[in-house]
Order: sequence, then C-alpha cells, then structure tokens
Amino acid sequence: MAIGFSKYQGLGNDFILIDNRQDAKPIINSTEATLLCDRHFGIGGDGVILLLPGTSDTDYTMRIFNSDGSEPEMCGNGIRCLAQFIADLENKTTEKIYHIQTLAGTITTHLLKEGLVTVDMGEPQLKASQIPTLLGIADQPVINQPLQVKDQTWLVTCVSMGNPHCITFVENVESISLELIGPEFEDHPAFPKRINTEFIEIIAADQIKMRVWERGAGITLACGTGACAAVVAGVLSEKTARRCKVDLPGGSLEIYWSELDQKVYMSGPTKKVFVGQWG
Ligand code: ZDP
Repeated sequence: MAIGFSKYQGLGNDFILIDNRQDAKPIINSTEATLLCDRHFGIGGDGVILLLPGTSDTDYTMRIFNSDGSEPEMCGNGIRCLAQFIADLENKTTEKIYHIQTLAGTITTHLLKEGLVTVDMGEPQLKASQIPTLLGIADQPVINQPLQVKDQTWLVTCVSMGNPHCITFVENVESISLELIGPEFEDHPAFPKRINTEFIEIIAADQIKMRVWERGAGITLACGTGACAAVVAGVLSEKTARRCKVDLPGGSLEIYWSELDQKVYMSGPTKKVFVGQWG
C-alpha cells in the first residue's frame, strides 16, 4: 500500500510526516520508520512523525520514531514541523495554537506566521531519577558532575525536556570528535534510557554555540529539546541568561526559560521541503 508523506525540516533537522488522523494506531511500525529514514534505501530523514487524533483535552497526538526505530518521548524541532504540517492540512496560515499530546505530556505550539513556530516545551525535569541517570543523588539535580567517558572526565549537567539530555560546556565545540565520543555518551551505563548529548561553547550570556549527538539518530544539524536543555543547564551553572540564542550547525533557535512559570519557550523556523508517496 502506498503511503503519502510530507518532508519538513527545522534547521536542517529533517522529518518524514505522515497524516495518521484516520487511525488511532500508528500506520507505520519502528522497522518501517528505519527504512523510511534511510538516506539511500528510503526517503531520508532524522525521524518519522505521525499525526494521530487528539485526546479529550488535546487537538492531536504526535508519535515519533528516531532513525534507528526507537521512540523518543519528545522532539522540539519535530513538533514545530508538525505544527506547520497541521496548518498546511487545515489550510491555516497564521496565529494558530495547537495542543498536542506527546509521550512527554501536552505540548502547546503557536504558529506565529508561516514557517515560524513558538513552542511551550513545559517545565524541565531536573532530578537525577527523572532524567534518568545514575549520576549524583536520585532526588537531586545533576549539575557539573564528573562523568568518566573512556579515558576522559567530563563535567556534565543533566536535564530532561521529556527526553533525556547530558550537557557539557567546552572551550571550543569544533574541537570535539562527535562521531567518536557521541556513541560513548549515548550508551554510557550512567544513562539507563540512553542519552542525547550536547556540547556547548559560551559566546556570551545570551548566545551559545551547540553541537549534538542524538540518541537514536547520531549527529544532526539541530535538536530543539537539546537547545532548551542547554539553556536550562547554562542558567543552572550560571553561564547563560534565561533568554538565549542557540546557534546550531543548521541555524539558530531562540530559547527562553521563563522565571514566571518555569516553562521553556522555543522559537524557530520550519519549512515544507516536498511531498510524495512511499511504496
Ligand atoms: O530523545 C531522542 O531520542 C531524540 N533523538 C529525539 C529527537 C529530538 C529532536 N532532534 C529535537 O529537536 O528535539 C527532534
């Protein structure tokens, strides 16, 4: 059976979006998601996102598969793409708010104008047990704690934005061998659900530079949840302001960790690339 899809990207973090509104269950399984994401044998993407019917208090439900077929709880760049995908399906162009059910709870997206979305990403979870990580003390935050990875000790801060992140501040992000060190962080025994890993260089209190190794996807050009987690980690370790621009290889995101409601707000671009049929 041929399946229609749309390809979207947010800062070069690219996703295959599928309209799954006719069915309460995903019409794609994790093996098929891996095949769809393959850049040689499939369509190519960092993940597959399914748009399912909403629940009693949400408009829609999002399910996402990483390119390795695993299913993360949340996806920042992906949910921006999803908001634009929904607006395109509904022929809406501007000022649309959607409440979307995810495995990390309800996330609210605000389409400001075509191609620009602000997302209320909710409150970060900081306790070690919530990340989850075996570092530190279970009911305490993990801030600048030593983590031994191979023959090097890194000072890491852990933040959950629904999905788990491990942040390290470095002098120069370009000098990090992501493809070598990323997998070692991802599968480190300190992280029972594996981990997304961000390396951050501070440019100024309101601007940081980030490179990411994503759980289940490897090197990507951007990671929305990771950018949010990085600013939370920056505030916790007194390196950044609550309002901060995050420069990623694929472009920039504006992040604001509100002192009023403690939620993290992320703003950035999204764009439809093409539509097609699989199979
Ligand atoms: O948590 C994970 O396994 C991530 N790989 C999910 C994808 C995160 C994403 N890059 C983002 O922008 O938050 C989509």
